[in-house]
Order: sequence, then C-alpha cells, then structure tokens
Amino acid sequence: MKTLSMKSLALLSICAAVPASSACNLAGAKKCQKKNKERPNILFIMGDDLTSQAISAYGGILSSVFKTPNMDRVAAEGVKLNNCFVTNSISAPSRATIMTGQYSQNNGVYTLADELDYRHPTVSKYMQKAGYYTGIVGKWHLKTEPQGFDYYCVFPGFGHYFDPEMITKGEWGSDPSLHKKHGKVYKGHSTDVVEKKVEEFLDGRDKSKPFMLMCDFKAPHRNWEYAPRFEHIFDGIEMPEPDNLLDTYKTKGAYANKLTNKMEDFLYEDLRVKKPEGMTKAEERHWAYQIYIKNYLRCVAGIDENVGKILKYLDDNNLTDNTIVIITGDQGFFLGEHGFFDKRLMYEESLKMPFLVRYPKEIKAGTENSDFVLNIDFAPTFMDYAGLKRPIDMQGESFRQNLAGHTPSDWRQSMYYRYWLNIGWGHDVTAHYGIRTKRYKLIYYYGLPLGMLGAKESPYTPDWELYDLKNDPEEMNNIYNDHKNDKLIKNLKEQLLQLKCKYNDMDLHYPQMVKLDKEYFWKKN
Ligand SMILES: [Ca+2]
Repeated sequence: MKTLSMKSLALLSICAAVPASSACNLAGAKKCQKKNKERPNILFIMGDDLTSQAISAYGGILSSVFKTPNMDRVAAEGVKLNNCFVTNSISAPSRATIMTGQYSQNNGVYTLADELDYRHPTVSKYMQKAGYYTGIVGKWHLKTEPQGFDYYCVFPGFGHYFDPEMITKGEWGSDPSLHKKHGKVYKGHSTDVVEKKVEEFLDGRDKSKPFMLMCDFKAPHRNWEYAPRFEHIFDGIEMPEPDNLLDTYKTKGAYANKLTNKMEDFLYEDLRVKKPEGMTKAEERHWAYQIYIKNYLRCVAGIDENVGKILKYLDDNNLTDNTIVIITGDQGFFLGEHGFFDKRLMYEESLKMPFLVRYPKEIKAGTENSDFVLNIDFAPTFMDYAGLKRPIDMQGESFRQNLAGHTPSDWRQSMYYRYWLNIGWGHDVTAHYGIRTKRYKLIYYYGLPLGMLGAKESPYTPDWELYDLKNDPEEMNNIYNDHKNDKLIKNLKEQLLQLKCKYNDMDLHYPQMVKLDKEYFWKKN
C-alpha cells in the first residue's frame, strides 16, 4: 500500500510541477551569455551527520579544544543560521527533501529503505534545464540514478571510509531505477577523494554556464573512521562534556529508557577499544564519550581541511565573489547530550542543521540569522538565486532575502517535524511528530509502523512531551503533565494540526492513525 501511495504521490507531483522559467537556450545567445555571467554559482557542501556543536563558529563547549578554521571562514565572510531545522532527521529522507523541496509524505522517501523515484521533479533537474552546469559528488543515498546532473560521481549506498567505490555518470547502465551496488575503487580516505572530485568537476565544467555542485562528504558518519593523519590531534586532552551526559530521562516517556543510542550502546567497531570491565553506567558514559567524541571530531577535522582546499580553489580561480558557498549537514547529531549519539529524535541537537553561507555580493560578512529555515527551503532558495520561480509542488520558501538581512514580515514562526520509522532498525526510536515554536516544543510519540519498511509495532502507549525552550533549553523537564499548561497545549495542538494540513500530512489514509488519534490526540494525562 505504501509503495503504491509513494508512486502515486510522485506522479501527482510531476503533474503539479510548473516548468522552470524560460531556459537559457530559448533566449538569444548574447542575452544568454550576459545572464550566465550574472547568475551565481552554487557550491553546496554537506557532511553526513555534521552537527553545529562540532563547528567552532557555533561556539559550543567543544570549541575550546577543537577549531574548524575553514568552515569558520565561511561564517566570518557570510552568515550563520541559528535555527535551520531538518523535517525528518535521517539521511535519505533529508537528502530527498533537499532535492525536492518537499516533506517525506510528498516525495515518498520516509525512511532509509525508500528510494527517490527517478522521475520525481528535483532542484537539479530545474537548475540544469535553466542553463546551470550541475554536479554531485560523494554520498547520494537515494538508491536510483541521480537525475538532472551533467556530472556525478557518487558512492553506491553509504560508501566506505577508505578506498571508496564510486560510480561516475555513464557507468550506471541503462536502467535508472536500478539500485546499483558497486562502482570503481578510488584510493584514499573518502573525504580526500570527494574533494579531489570537486576539483575535477570544477576543472572540467562547461565554463560558459554557472554551476551548481553538491559536495556530499561521507564523514563524520558512524563508525567514525578518520584519516590516520588526525590520530594524535587530541593526545593528552580531556574533552569537555555536555551538562546532561548522565541524563536519566526522569520526566520522559517509557520509550526513552529503551532507546539504543546511548554511550553504553556503542559497539566495539565504533570505539575500537576494549571496554574495561566493572564500570557503573555513569563511568561507562564518561569513558565512551571521551573516545567517541575524539573519533567523531577527527573525521570533522578532515572535512574542515578539505573545505579549506575547496575555498582555496575558488580564490585561486577567481570564483569567490560569484559563488554561493554553503556548509551544512544532512541533519543534526547528538554529541553526548542526554547521553546520546545519533539523530532521529526531535530534540534540538538532532533537529538543528548547521548552516553557513557565504555570498559576498548579497550577504554581509559576519552576520547571524535566527529565522526558522527548513530543509524544504533549500531547493526554492537555489532556484531563486538562479532567477527561477518556486514550482508549485515545492513546499518550502526561498530564504534568499533572509540571508541578505531582509526577513519577510510574514516569515514562519513555527515548524513541523516528523520521524516515520517506528522501532525497527535504527536505535528503537518511536515514530513521532511535533511542532517547534520560538519558545515551545510539543512532541507526539504516536508509535505506529504505518507500513514503513522495517518498522515494528510499538510496545508503548502513545505519549506526549512539552518543553519550554526558554527556561529549559536542554529539554530535561517534560512539562506536558502539568495542568498549568493545559491551555498552552491545546493551542499548540491546534497550531500543529494547521501545519499538518498545510504540509499534506493529515494521516486520513491511515485508518489505524485515525483510530489512535481519536483516543490520544486531545488526551491530557
Ligand atoms: Ca546523516
């Protein structure tokens, strides 16, 4: 049933898509050349599980012992977003959203098991049609052949840290719906290999056109295999710990204690150090955190170094002024907060994406922006810079004006989030959705599989959480059950329903969900 609905949604989207404004080849040659000189290049750099706590420009606790000078350069010469949020905090769904400007329920990629229908409209197709020279290198992760790219060189699936296999355009075969499992082997660490591919793309591009390149590093994804040159960067250093490393989830639902994304859940392959025997849980969290955070950041060091090479390439080739450089991650990530690693949950560290942008022609250097920007907004924003209107099937908005310091007066004040995979593989996270406003976050752990591949029935009763982010930014104190908040909760639930309606996610085609909602949606404990 899910497959059918995915396909039909994809087809619906194709029907609803509005063609991009007139392609350059329709205009006269001279006019076309002038237009191409004016339109900026877009260089979108994304780390897999790269989170803002690991980038020193964000000034988190780790910035005292770990610096990212090259990513920080982008922030210093551009704008830093403080409230950029992912709409479904997991790789393939976030990537599909970035490509389509749509939530999972509209692009059909709900979980890691889903593919992006190769016929679906994407930002790369629109940009290519509008005269951009388009490319993607590194992690693609959407199973079917990348479409709308003049050049690609991508890992099959997750990719490997060392000597990764990669598939270059022309090597996929004739069936774009194929899930290709292998490519050619490229020697070296994947972060270094991907950077070389960036330079190859830039060297070999059609220079008569502006370019859009997506550079998707594998790092710093689990299990954090760093290049050997970073082995000793933390020798003798005690890494600062988050305040809530030892969280006991006192006010959270039954699901929280059962999550398997904690410091005590690491495998030998993650830490590559034998666990000492006889540790208490608290001792184990301290011990594992120190090893984990060093491995994770050694991978980030590789990204930062390679971002430096890319920025130098732009400088050396006179591309800095007319290229929009973006640094982001495909979601946020826990670096020990609540004792967690991984993502998926709606708590701040997982929900927030790092987002730094440099574009000297429009963006003032060293600025910050705290507007609510979502990953559904990336595609319409790229298209705006290219002079294209937002297609009606895209659910996001361009934030080009926000980046330039001119936030529209009617800009969104809240955001809608949904994680679809119930229990199943992936740290036993309960399926949930929720709303985040400037001050509050309300989360509904509904816990139904709804036909998602790999999902399981939930052993828990549906549960709600409410956090006051002003007084409790670390989300330690769930205040849903305090009757003082009844009016606030009712109001937030009404806003949540409005967002569900707006984003085509009313769940009316899931009879189980309709039944569950009747009992639990308005319920107060
Ligand atoms: Ca990821």
